[in-house]
Amino acid sequence: MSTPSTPKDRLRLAIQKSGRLSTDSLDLLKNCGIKVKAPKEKLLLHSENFPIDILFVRDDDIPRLVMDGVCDLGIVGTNVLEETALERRNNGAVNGYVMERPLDFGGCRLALAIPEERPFKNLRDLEGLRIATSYPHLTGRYLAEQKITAEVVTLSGSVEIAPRLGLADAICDLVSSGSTLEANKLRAVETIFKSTAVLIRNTRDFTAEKTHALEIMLRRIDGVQRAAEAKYIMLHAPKASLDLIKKLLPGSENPTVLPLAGDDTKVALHAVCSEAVFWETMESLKKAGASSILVLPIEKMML
Ligand code: PRT
Ligand code: ZN
Repeated sequence: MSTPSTPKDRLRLAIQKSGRLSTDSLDLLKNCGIKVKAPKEKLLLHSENFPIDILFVRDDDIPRLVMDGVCDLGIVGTNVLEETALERRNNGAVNGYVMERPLDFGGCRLALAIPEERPFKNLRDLEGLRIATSYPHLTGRYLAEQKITAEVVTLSGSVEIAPRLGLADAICDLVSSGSTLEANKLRAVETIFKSTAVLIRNTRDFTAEKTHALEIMLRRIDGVQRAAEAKYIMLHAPKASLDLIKKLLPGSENPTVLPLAGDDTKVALHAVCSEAVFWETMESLKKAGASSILVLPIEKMML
């Protein structure tokens, strides 16, 4: 699409400059056909083929930049988003944002964890403890909901070493694989928040140009995310077991059935499966009589 040069007609998107969400955020833009050079020293980069400018910042700043209207859009984890929203609510600030799309990266959970050797029967065992976290508002809200009185100690990083240093009895931190907890002889006892990266926008009115650009971008994001899981499957099926085979295909609608040259007993079946196709599915298809099963990735998809 054409790229208007007036800044008011160009979307401004904040993404993490360097960290766990950076590569996935840039890859998403790339897969949406939005060309942006990788950030070097520059804070703001203009896409050369789409009316969007990208601001590279720390992830903690992204919710504020969007809520305050400095940026139209932002890609951030819901952990940071919700923490900022709670903090701002406590301070009486307005939390203007709309969650446009959940994104399929940045998944993790915020979990309460205690030293491995500490006995734990239920949440009541957290009563009166000192809990170190970088998410005091999410942690505080959870403890209040559970009617647990505990002291929340706010740390900006390295939360996992707090119990060893005697700074806290427990922690509340992000976990993905669990290896950081394990390495620090901690065990998760409760997940208090599940997080994923999301695309948010502010609540202000966009110009017609920006609205149009956002619509196109969202449609492309939907296409990219749909295609990421989806697979194109091709196989040969005995006519007699066609119905059974169709039922085994995960999330597929109306497959194409084609005659097979030189074989009246079989047909070729082509289908788009909206869900992942696992080896188990292929083995079930084979058992049902399917042969020459091919599973192909789909690059883009528009329904
Ligand atoms: O510099 P900047 O402020 O931008 O970055 P940052 O250091 O604050 O954030 P960064 O890059 O570490 O994480 C950015 C976002 O990625 C987070 O806000 C989450 O939304 C998401 N995310 C997903 C994670 C994790 N997984 C994750 N595992 N963020 C942090 N971790 C840390 C966690 O804090 C712990 O130290 O990884 C460790 C645990 O990982 P496992 O795999 O050992 O369990
Ligand atoms: Zn951060």
